[in-house]
Amino acid sequence: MTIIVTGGAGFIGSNFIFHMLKKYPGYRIVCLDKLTYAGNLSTLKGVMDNPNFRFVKLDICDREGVYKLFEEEHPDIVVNFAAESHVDRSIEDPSIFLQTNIIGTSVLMDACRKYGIKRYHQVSTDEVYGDLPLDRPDLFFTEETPLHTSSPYSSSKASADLLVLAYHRTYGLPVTISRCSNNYGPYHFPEKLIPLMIINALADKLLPVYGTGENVRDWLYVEDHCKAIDLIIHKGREGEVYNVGGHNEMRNIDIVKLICKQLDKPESLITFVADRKGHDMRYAIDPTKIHNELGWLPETKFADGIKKTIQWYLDNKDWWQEIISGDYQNYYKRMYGDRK
Ligand code: NAD
Ligand code: TDX
Repeated sequence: MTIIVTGGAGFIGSNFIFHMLKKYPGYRIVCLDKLTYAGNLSTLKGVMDNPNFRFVKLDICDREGVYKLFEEEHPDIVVNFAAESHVDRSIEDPSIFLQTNIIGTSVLMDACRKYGIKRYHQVSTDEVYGDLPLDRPDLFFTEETPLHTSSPYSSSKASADLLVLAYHRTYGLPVTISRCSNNYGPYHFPEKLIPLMIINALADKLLPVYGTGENVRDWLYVEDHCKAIDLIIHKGREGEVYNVGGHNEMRNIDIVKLICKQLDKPESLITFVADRKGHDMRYAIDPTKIHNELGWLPETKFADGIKKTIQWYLDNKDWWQEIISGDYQNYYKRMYGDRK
């Protein structure tokens, strides 16, 4: 079995590679990654010498390069994690999101059609459903919830999902899609809420909470997401969408206060800044389908997962210090410099 994992030098893709290499010693895993600002080879250093692993630096939009890799590797399965993934960056400049997230997806699927494949899996997001109101805790996203996007990021992911389903219906491509809620855990890039707050708190820097901090996200430990994808690519039904989430809704402000408490830092570091444009209020996944069909259930409770995650950032300062010492500083100034 050969699996091409795109975007495997990023947060979730790398965790997926670790999970697969450990669980399936007979599988060959080929990581295809462009190494954008969000991709880090140092993340993969523990598997680089594994004879069942190959890393290829490549853009999923590079049709010639992608076709050549398929000719070399004859993959059985492709799992597409490669994407521009940060909502704030998509608000700054949507263009690369359209290129990678939509065009890149179509190039990968064209290669799958040309060379044949057992399964193409698209890693999508709950953000394609838009948001839910705070005063309707009874509402959840199901696979039937209409796509209703807010940001250029989520619109590009929804466009890709529609293309994936179109390739299934039109060409019979054996596809599956997973739509997961917010992940957290090791190797999460420091631009995202949880790692940003941990790293800022450790340096006694201000903790910038957008708007009132009442927005709700549904957090899932990254390993649980990886296990869900593992199940879907092996047992999921072709042409189907599976929502992934653990019923763990939390307000941003409560997450940030919890991080302060765990790190023994004062809540006075918290500062409310200008809201994100078009900021989604609440995400909440109904995971009944993946539970009933594939037996998936989340294993890590948030209280344990957040402790493990904070400990990981304490134990792996080299990993994130290298990242925040580079171009990240310019990003931070642009995004937070005079955000009042
Ligand atoms: P990430 O930003 O940490 O990693 C993305 C990876 O893709 C990086 O290694 C980057 O170098 C690579 N990449 C970007 N453009 C590429 C291109 N053109 N060609 C090849 N490689 C390219 O993202 P993440 O948080 O790990 O998210 C992975 C996937 O999961 C994304 O598709 C995202 O939409 C989805 N998702 C993320 C979350 C979350 O909470 N992080 C939740 C649900 C779904
Ligand atoms: O500095 C911050 N302050 C703040 O209040 C940052 C970076 C974020 N926030 C808020 C915005 C959101 O309500 O925290 C919440 C989480 O923000 P992000 O970490 O940027 O995640 P989100 O926008 O929810 O999107 C994430 O989950 C769905 C991933 O980045 C996406 O790739 C995934 O599809």
